[in-house]
Amino acid sequence: MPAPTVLLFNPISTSPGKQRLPMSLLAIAAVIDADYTPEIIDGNLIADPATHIIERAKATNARLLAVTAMPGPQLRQAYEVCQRVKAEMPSLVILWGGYFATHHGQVCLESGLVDYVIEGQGEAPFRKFVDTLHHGGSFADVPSLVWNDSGHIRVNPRAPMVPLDNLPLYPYHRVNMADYRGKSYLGDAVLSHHTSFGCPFACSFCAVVKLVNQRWLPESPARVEKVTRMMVEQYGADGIEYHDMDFFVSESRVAEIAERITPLNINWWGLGRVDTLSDYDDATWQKVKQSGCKMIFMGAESGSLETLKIMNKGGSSNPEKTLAIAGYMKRLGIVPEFSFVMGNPPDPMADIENTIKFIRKLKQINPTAELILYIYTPVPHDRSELLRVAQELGFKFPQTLAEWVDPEWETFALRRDPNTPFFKDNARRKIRDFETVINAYYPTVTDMRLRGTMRSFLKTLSGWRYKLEWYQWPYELKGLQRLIHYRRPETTGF
Ligand code: B12
Ligand code: SF4
Repeated sequence: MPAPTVLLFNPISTSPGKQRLPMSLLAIAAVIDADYTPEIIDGNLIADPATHIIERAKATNARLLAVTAMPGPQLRQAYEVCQRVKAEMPSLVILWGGYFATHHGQVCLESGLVDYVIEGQGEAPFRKFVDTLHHGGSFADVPSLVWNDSGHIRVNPRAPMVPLDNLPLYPYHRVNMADYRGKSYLGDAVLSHHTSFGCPFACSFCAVVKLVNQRWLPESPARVEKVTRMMVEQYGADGIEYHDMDFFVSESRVAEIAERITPLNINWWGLGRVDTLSDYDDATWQKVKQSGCKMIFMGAESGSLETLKIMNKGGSSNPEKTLAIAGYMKRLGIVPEFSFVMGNPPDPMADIENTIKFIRKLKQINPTAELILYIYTPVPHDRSELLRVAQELGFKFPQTLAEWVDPEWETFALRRDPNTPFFKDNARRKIRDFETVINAYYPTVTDMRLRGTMRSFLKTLSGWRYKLEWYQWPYELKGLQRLIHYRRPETTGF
């Protein structure tokens, strides 16, 4: 008998050509690959995934469609596709997992479209679920499962987390790797990998917390080298994005990874915390630099120590460290990418003004520093002071899946224009106008299309505004942006 087919669906998450490896699905496919036939369908690559899923389910007699979803455009396609699939094939079981489903499992089940949800780390519960569905057993025994037990929605206890080295490598043969090799600042053939899962911190605005509950599971340096080598030698990569939530937690691990991947001659990028990286030894930094690290993304979040405290940023975070690391990285020649969470309650406007002042200082220290400006958008989080204040001010999450895919909530999920009760139009405009001016005054170094003369032109044109701190109505700069489409970091996708 052929191994049963399991369909896995990654809804569209970015614009054509920018798609990343569907790692969420590769991770869960890995644990069934030996005994089932996982078939990955990527909404980033095909125009009509619903029709494709229905055809493939009929052709293979698949019994299960497993879907991953982040809130935002990805959730909308997940919803629309599941609506069509459910209408046409009510017997095909639909299981959701990933960020959105973990945060809003009950809402998913109540929609009538989603039959089951798996919360948190997916691999072990997914294997148990697939076996139960195909070979029998009780869903009460599937850990981390949210399910409808004769009219009652039950949430089974979470599965213990599995160390990554105990899990099989991703089954890359289940996708066409060439579809996921993209061009970027890192190279002409950039692939991605996740070398750890989770994060030990619990920042008040962060979606990761409910997924992993402050656990961090690293791959060993040997395994990171093995996967990176495979990406380079087998799949032709010249650059790697390490998409971990927190790649840099362990200095000794990073130092060893750097030593191991240096001979591979790649460029790479990773995410880390300012305070962790501030404690790194010069010798480790040298190894990191030598191994091809071109950029590091860090959550600076705010220029105010008070706000960092409300954010529960934890560790030894403080704005002075952000300034110091920006200077250090300038000397080292690694581009820092700083994200900020602006417009925090209770006084979003004061918060924005403080952060703008701080960003000006930061850019003075390191003009190459990239900026990603997000607006605070609440996520479910049991211990979040920010969420508590937001709720006091009238914020409520949508109660149905249909509401979640409404354009208003889709924009909310993109963290650029949330329609929260405490965030007003003038605050939104202030951030956007400032962003337009600063991105023209300091055009990003990662834009390969922007030549020297155009850079100087942008700087001259925006200079008076920047110097006078007059950001309002920057129509001439917006017009130019439309004309020459220069890259602005906030529009790159995550
Ligand atoms: C790569 C990535 C992207 C890629 C696309 C990925 C894709 N699937 O196509 C790009 C760059 C396009 C992208 C875009 C965006 N992203 Co994004 N992205 C990530 C990132 C860095 C890695 C995700 C990943 O692959 N992880 C590796 C896998 C192995 O882990 P995992 O996804 O958690 O999967 C495990 C479990 O969750 C579970 N699981 C997941 N899916 C499923 C499905 C089933 C059926 C089961 C059983 C289990 C399961 O099992 C897996 C194995 O344990 C995460 C942060 C992070 N490090 O996780 C952010 C993240 C998911 N993105 C986020 C956001 C906000 C966005 C954007 C909205 C950008 C923005 N403005 O901020 C956009 C819009 C996307 C959209 N909605 O359409 C947020 C989500 C926040 C939230 N509230 O949920 C995250 C958490 C970043 C953050 N720290 O805030 N993103
Ligand atoms: S350190 Fe980063 S990934 Fe970890 S909880 Fe804070 S914001 Fe989230």
